[in-house]
Amino acid sequence: MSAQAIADEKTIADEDVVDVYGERVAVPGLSGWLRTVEERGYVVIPDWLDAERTRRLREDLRRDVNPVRELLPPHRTTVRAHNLLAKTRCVDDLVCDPRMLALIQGVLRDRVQVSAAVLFDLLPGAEAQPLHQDDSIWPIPRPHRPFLMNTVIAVEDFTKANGATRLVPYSHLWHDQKVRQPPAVETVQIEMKAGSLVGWTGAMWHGGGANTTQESRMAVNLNFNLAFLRQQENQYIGVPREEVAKMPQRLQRVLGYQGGYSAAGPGMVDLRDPLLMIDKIRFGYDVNGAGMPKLDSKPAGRAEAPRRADE
Ligand SMILES: O=C(O)CCC(=O)C(=O)O
Ligand SMILES: [Fe+2]
Repeated sequence: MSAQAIADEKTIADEDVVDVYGERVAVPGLSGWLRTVEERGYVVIPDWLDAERTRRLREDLRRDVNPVRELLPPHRTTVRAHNLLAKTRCVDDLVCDPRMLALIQGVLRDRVQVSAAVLFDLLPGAEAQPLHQDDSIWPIPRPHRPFLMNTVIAVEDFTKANGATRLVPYSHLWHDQKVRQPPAVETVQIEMKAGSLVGWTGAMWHGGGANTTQESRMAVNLNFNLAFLRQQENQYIGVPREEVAKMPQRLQRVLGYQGGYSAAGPGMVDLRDPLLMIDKIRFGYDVNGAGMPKLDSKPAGRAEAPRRADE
């Protein structure tokens, strides 16, 4: 049944039917998640992925991705792979999942893009991470509107013993208040089954826990920010354009190939839709004039070529 049909049948609340990149989608539970995030800064959603999808994800990540020891503290026994969208296609559907985009858009209340896509693996013996705010890497004075929303999808069970993420509930509203290390504040540890998702706003204090078990704690971390900001990972350089050219349009958009609300908005190229520059790879027009697509051209999608100004 289509999203609209579900909504029409009133099996789902109107506020749970939203527009995601031009498509109406029904996301049961959405409004509840958004209220929870607004109030306490985070939400945990069990069974985000079913057991089969989770098993495949784990297998595909192990096959495609070669995580390395992280360069940031704590240096030992946590391995990571940044720039995941260049390394594997197995998280594309997670990034473009309408439920994910509805959640992120709902929290940030605007156009969004992927900021970072990272594999985390806490190996046995991993030390706890200091509590921190992920939005502090953008030098924007506080208080500010939420501009970053983080998600972690557990690929393996998260337990207190294996280093489940620690969060400081309500701390997204503390603004300039700093947390002293070691933390003098109460944290909750997000124990969740593989396939579950935890999402929190960028201003929230949090950190990975310590892994005292003999098992790994693998997770996919997908962070999104407002589309007019710079992304944490430089996706334009990080993901080869030839690879971007092959992607479905929604993924290209989420990756950052989108303009603003007007032709001159941030992200445009020559007052044109930036995806036309990706089409350039495929259709080879001259960016300095001859054959440039008309100002209001639409990107080609996967089928037709853009209209040219000289046609
Ligand atoms: O591993 C985790 O649970 C959280 C990691 C984290 O917050 C970070 O690396 O910024
Ligand atoms: Fe973090």
